[in-house]
Amino acid sequence: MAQRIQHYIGGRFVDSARQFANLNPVDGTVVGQVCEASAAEVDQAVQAAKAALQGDWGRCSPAQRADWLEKLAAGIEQRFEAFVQAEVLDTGRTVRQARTLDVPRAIANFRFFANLVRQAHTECFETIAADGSRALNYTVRKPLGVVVAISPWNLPILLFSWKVAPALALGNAVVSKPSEETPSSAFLLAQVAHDIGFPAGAFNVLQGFGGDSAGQAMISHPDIDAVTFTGASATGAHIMKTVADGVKDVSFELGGKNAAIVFEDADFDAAVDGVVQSTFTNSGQVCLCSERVLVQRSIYERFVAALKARTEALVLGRPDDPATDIGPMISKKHQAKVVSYFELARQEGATVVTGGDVPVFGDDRDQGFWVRPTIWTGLPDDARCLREEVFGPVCHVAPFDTEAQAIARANDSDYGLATAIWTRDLSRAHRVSPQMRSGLVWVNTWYLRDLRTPFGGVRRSGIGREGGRHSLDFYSEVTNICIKIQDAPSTGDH
Ligand code: NAD
Ligand code: 6OD
Repeated sequence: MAQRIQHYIGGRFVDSARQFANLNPVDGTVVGQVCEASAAEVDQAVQAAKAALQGDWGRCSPAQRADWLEKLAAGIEQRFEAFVQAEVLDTGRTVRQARTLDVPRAIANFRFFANLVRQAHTECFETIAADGSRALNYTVRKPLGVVVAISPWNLPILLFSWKVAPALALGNAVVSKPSEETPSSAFLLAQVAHDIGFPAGAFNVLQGFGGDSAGQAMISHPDIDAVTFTGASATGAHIMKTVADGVKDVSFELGGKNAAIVFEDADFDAAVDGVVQSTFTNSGQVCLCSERVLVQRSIYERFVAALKARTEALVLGRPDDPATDIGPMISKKHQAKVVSYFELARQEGATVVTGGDVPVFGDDRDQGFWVRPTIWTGLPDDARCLREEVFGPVCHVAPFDTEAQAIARANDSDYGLATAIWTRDLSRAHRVSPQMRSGLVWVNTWYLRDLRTPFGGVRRSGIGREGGRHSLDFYSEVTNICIKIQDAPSTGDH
């Protein structure tokens, strides 16, 4: 029987009258029924969160909160395979990826922010005024209050926990929503929270859609204090407008149209492998994926041929097949979007080096949401296919002549999330990296994460940084306290 995915509000699992089907993208079958939160249920969650801040949760010390996060991490570990299956069923990704990236990273997110908050400290200055009086200035860090955390479908539990863990670590109460496409792992996390007796109302999970549904009710609620959001740039812009009148804090991780730059001095094989990885990981459904590959002209033809061969060797297959490299698109709608770019690319004059169509398997996967890994060449830099995020297993490869050209063309984008640079020239790596208009630059690697580092994008790719102390800064308010400790010396003292 298909499972029913509920909300978790104020420490209780709650059903909704309205429900929608959760589909397996591998073959389009229904795997669950998901409750859709109404405005009334959103309000219940916000009220539960406010009550938690006034109650046990609000009274927890940072060390006690860290202990709770450790317990959440341990709870995920205990149900590791259930989380893997949830991610695989909702997304069609490989079991290998869920076991090595998604679920371990969710555990790491809770452990990392537990440690971070244990070690967090504030500033203190002794101030001597012009008249000789002295004061002590120190800061205290306080939660923002009720934080709305909304996450997308592409790395469901990784990105959900990336928002929820720091928000809780800093003492906020969270009202969260996973994507309507991937409700299962957040529901499982709610079960973990329930089983360990997590303070009621501190962590609420609502299920449902975004616009005109649960998401819209969450961001419009007058009693929320901040929104942390990962998703499409257009949605971020909409959220910003919605919360503007209340001047609520926002942290946005949005779309990308990322460049990879391959210089002629690069380790050729490593660069080909790297671009295969940065283009096709998670079937291209990672905001950091390279959709614009720039290759120095002297190695361009050889690079395109090698990339084609490597791409055609990628195996489209079922999640539990160890040979599988590529899974389906998340939904029929997203498959249609990617296919529309295949058509647009042809209209814009692209050469389709490989792919550009929907595979036919001759089995139940033909009811799923697949596209073939695709490489284009020959598009002008102003083609829509080179300016708009596709978010699928697709890249365009173009030649460049000089370093200056590569920098200018890589930066010629409305987005600015991540750049991957392939070179063996250390001076070039240092010279080019800071010139990139992106929040992240990887040199001779891609998506190598250290949770202490700032993560985020510029332009349409986001607002703010999270990670390490940057998360402390977003998820808390700092109050400066100035205490006079000594009067100005009287003139008689001299
Ligand atoms: P999306 O913006 O459609 O949805 C993301 C989340 O927002 C979902 O939970 C959705 O229900 C909710 N939502 C949608 N409309 C809303 C509204 N009006 N009010 C409140 N919530 C609303 O994005 P998506 O299709 O789920 O994800 C893909 C996008 O996310 C891509 O553009 C990708 O680049 C981006 N992304 C960015 C990062 C990053 O770190 N920069 C990471 C992952 C994904
Ligand atoms: O690894 C992360 O912390 C992170 N935020 C990744 C985002 C990936 C985008 O799809």
